[in-house]
Amino acid sequence: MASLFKDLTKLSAYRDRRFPGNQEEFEQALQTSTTVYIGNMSFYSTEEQVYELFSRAGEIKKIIMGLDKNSKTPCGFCFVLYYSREDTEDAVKFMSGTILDDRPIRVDFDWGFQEGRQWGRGRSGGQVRDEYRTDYDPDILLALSVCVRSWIKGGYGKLVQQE
Ligand code: GTA
Repeated sequence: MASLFKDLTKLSAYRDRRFPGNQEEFEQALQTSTTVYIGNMSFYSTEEQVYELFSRAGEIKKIIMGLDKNSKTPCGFCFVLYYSREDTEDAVKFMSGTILDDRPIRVDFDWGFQEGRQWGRGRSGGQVRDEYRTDYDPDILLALSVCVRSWIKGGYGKLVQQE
């Protein structure tokens, strides 16, 4: 089947500054990769929900949840790896803007998952974009309030409190 994306130079507006190659190699990887990046996710969406939604585009090989590098908890993005390029293109074409846990998710072509890419790169541990956010995001506020409440109660988390 012919590619759904006629203009391959505009596959993604995102440029990964840690991609180990030049612009031409980056674009080549985007054109052949079977990985998609999902952004603008709720911190509370699960791998099972991602599987349920994205398997509508095709058979999934693997899902890697994006994690805050300090707390090791989901921080609003993930990678979905498909077996076929056609399914990858379908995911970008048909899933972008889908509402998942009340948020319109963003689905982007990705150059390919490598160990380490699952971690948020922001200074606080989460995604870089959340450090520039000026709008109100209930997910981030809720995550913060859970941290503050736990700290006020003694700060040692559930395990110690149960002892
Ligand atoms: N395929 O759109 C994407 C995408 N994003 C946003 C992140 N990843 C993506 N992959 C695809 N498409 O593996 C991947 C990354 C990494 C993981 C986590 O998700 O490749 P991150 O979001 O924490 O960090 O990545 P990333 O992607 O390196 O940050 P970003 O958004 O490109 O920012 C790069 C630079 O721009 C930063 O140095 C920052 O100083 C600056 N910047 C970013 N946002 C703003 C802003 N709103 N205002 C001013 N400067 C900004």
